[in-house]
Amino acid sequence: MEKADIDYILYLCTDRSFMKTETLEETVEQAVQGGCSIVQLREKDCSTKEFYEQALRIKNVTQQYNIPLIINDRIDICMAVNADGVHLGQEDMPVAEARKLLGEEKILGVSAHNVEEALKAWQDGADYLGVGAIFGTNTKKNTVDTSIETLKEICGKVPIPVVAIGGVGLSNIEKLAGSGISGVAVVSAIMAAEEPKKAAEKLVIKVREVQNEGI
Ligand code: TZP
Ligand code: MG
Repeated sequence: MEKADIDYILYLCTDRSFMKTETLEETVEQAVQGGCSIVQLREKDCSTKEFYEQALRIKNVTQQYNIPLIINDRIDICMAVNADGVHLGQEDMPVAEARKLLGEEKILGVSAHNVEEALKAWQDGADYLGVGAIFGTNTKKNTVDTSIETLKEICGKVPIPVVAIGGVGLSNIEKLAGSGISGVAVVSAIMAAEEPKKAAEKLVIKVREVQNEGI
């Protein structure tokens, strides 16, 4: 898939601790069937071997639906399973180094909390930005909050796609109208849903509504 063709409308970050299905593959497949357009495998408590094997199983799903698979933090896992890209936080591998390791083909996403971090990530080679936490979240500890104002400013200053993350759900997506985002990234809104497919369907409809109102 060409980078320019990637749809960021509904970006799922996985977290197995929330899932209601037996396997992560099932939740991911249902989410993708519901309209989730890009998946990030986020594993915080497992061995490298488990991460690698999980990545292969998720790639099996995303490939079937022609959806990009992004690996959180781990450039080595991305290369080993030939995933589509990597997502890095501010405390992870410096973006310019990651770009050198990954080459130009792989997607490189970076978390940014303010305009300065956003500009630097873009200049260093990021393909997209995850900006947040926009709304309160209990999913990730020690998040830095980002205001909707800052989100807007970032969207106006960087020419790459921006997704809003952190506490995003059906009830607050409309607050993002006019911000300039390409989509929203969610963990619990899909991972914790009894019916991930339905949850994804509703979220996509909401994001599209908001985009039509002039994102
Ligand atoms: N990065 C910033 S907030 C967050 C991450 C990974 C967690 C978002 O989870 P949720 O459940 O969508 O609030
Ligand atoms: Mg990280």
